[in-house]
Amino acid sequence: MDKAQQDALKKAAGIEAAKIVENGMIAGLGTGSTVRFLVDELGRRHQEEGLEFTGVTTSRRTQAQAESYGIKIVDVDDVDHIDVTIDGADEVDKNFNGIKGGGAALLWEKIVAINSNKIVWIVDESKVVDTIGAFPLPVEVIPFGAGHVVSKLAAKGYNPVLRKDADGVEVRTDENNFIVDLHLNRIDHPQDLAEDLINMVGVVEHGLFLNMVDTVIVGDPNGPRVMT
Ligand code: ABF
Repeated sequence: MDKAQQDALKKAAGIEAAKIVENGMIAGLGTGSTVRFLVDELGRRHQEEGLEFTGVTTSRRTQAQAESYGIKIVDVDDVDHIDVTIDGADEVDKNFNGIKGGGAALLWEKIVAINSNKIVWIVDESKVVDTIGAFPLPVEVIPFGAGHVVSKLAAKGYNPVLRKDADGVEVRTDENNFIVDLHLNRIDHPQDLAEDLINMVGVVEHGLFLNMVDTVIVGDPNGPRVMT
């Protein structure tokens, strides 16, 4: 699938998901290129159809895009609940276990997600897999002592790589932390791995999103399909 085909599938999923947002809702808006299509459609509906809702953002870049359409964005602590959060994902299996964090936004995404009444993911069909793990698992790590965390992850056989940009500079999250990607190929026991990672001192959060998602909207060449 070339990029244009993949973008078309992402756009179809984003437009389909935008129908979920109704007037008066508080909607968590995720991060990533698929969500960009969602926010474009929500912006169009806001400007052309008068859709009024409150957005809760999961990254500064999504906030900027939403506000460019005049969509009201608030901090997660400014609301007592979130009606629905719509976000992307890097991989999702048939049990709705997923990997997120390719966009280095997993911590804020997970915080918004756990405070949401409903979670919807929007993906192109390439993200739906039998077993997660081919996508390197992002782990958010405090910079202080990160070298030791990477060594401990390597000793566990998790094949960690500290994420750096094209200039060789460590990628920083919105919380100014590092991202370490674990090259595991496949994850057969995600719950065990999640517990192992979250108990490591210096690890802030990981990109395993387990037992959280209610609906996955998949951009498919035959039209968006809804997995529940
Ligand atoms: C974000 O969506 C990230 O967690 C994930 O990496 C990304 C998927 O990106 P895209 O929609 O660009 O494929 O929530």
